[in-house]
Amino acid sequence: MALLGTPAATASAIAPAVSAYVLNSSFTITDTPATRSFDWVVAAQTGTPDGYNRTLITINNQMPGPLIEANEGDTIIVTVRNSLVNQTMSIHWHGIYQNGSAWMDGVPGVTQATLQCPIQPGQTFTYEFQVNQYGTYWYHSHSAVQYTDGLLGPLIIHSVDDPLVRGTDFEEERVLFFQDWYHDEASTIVNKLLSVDGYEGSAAAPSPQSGLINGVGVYNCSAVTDGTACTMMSYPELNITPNVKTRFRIINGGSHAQFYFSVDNHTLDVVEADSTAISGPSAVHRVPFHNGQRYSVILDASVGSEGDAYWLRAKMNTNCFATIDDTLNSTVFAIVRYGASSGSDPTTSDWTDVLPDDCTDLDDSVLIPAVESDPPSTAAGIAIFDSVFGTITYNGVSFNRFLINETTYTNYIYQPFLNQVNAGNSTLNNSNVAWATLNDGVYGADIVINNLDPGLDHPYHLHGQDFWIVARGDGQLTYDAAQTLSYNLSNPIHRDTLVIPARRVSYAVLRINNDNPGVWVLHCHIAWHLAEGFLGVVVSNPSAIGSMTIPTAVTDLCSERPAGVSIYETEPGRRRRDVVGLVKGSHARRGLRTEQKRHPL
Ligand SMILES: [Cu+2]
Repeated sequence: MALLGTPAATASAIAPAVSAYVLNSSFTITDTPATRSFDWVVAAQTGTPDGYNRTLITINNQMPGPLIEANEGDTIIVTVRNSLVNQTMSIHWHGIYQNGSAWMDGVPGVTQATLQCPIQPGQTFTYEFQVNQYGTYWYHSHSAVQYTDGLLGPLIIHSVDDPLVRGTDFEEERVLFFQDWYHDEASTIVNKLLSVDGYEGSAAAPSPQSGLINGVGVYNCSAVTDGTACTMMSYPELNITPNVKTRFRIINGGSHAQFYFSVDNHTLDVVEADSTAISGPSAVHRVPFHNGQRYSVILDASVGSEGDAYWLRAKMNTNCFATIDDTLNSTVFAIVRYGASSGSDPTTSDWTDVLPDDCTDLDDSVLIPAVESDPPSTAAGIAIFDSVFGTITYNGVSFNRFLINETTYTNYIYQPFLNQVNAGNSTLNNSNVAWATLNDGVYGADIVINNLDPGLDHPYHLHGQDFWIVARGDGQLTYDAAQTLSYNLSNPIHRDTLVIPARRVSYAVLRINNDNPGVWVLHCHIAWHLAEGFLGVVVSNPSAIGSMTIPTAVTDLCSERPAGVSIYETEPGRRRRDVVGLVKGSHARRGLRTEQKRHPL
């Protein structure tokens, strides 16, 4: 991926103030479907989100991008113009099922289009899909590691069926969008990361320099030694009203860090996990949320009175970092103030609960769906994905990569899988991607994930559907063992992103309906791990995919591959454009255990 280049305009990107994502109580929640249209221009601009001046990506001059708000049943139409000079792009709608519109999932090389995937510089493309679900979602680029540079934003879907009701469960509502933030462009980092030498000498996911809440962070400018312009930023402020409950919809749009959300002196009631309304847990001090995950928490605003101020914190769990940047302040701060601003900073203290030494989810058993929903009682289909950090050998040189079922993902962005399956070829190339087919007519299927990295936690995200978490355990779950395992089928949590932790080799079993035809990716949402090949594919209902009629508007978008660009173009990076002799699998894995130390990545 090329660098973003020199922005044409020198104006700073306009990062939204924290108030920009306050949901308007006048938004009408209805079951009468509407069409909601948006026009976006995606561009490179300079900005100072945490004070440090750099080139980043904006949508309509914002970073993060505009809030999309809709009702269940609405059709969302987003016309995107790619005004980046050097980079193709895409938008994925994280958590949206795309049932009946699989080609709008926005993953180049998988589902973006049928012929040539990404949106070229200067091109315009219109995403259009109906949303038959509700909750807290977000959108982001799925091209290379582009979202790390700022191509992302929140997506909220309301519903008359949502058990969480404004005016009953809470009075005010805000989106709090978190990112970890890097001073190098993502393409700079990833190009080095994928090289033999790595980024700063390592293949490990790098440390960010700071973190952002709604596009604002505070970096210590005195730490800048390279002459880059830097402005000391002010802490963002959220004004609340005594005794008025606020729902915070917190989104981890980051690329590496798991955050722990808290507000000093205020306990939190957790009422939504990803997009699933839940009852409990209540009165918690901190809520951990990893890349791609969302929670809603309700703040009991009876603690303070007019004029009081408290720190809101999102602490990165740096125990899961291989390295920590010397200049990183790993806590993102904002001020929660009762009433109007007075200018003074809070003097409150953090909860004393220490962060765990690994990155885990809130316990599944306390995330109880408020609308009871049992998974299919049996799983006729099963897909097993074993993920592990290892090495591949190319032309006699070894590179660190992630492997799923002994294959590191190679993304041929001009050869999308959906097109291949749509054309009747449901056998994908094992050398390029780990894949599994869940056949038509099979209602109820399990996806088994074995995290074989005892030192590495990963937030796994599945496209195309929620999954019920029906089992977790230690060790590696085999096909045979899965047959006799006891599963939790009584209203288990269902969501779209889960962390499989790093204490030891462990597994999770995700049950899906398997009723949404498409080629759906399963990947680690640590952007750096994804770039290192951490992606597998589920081909769901291949016969139905073969019968799909993909709109010509989609195929037309990509009818011209730029001159000089090979059909074998890959991203991120071009090293493996013509891969031959890739040595994968057990050869690479044998030496791994001894190389691995705790949290090497
Ligand atoms: Cu990972």
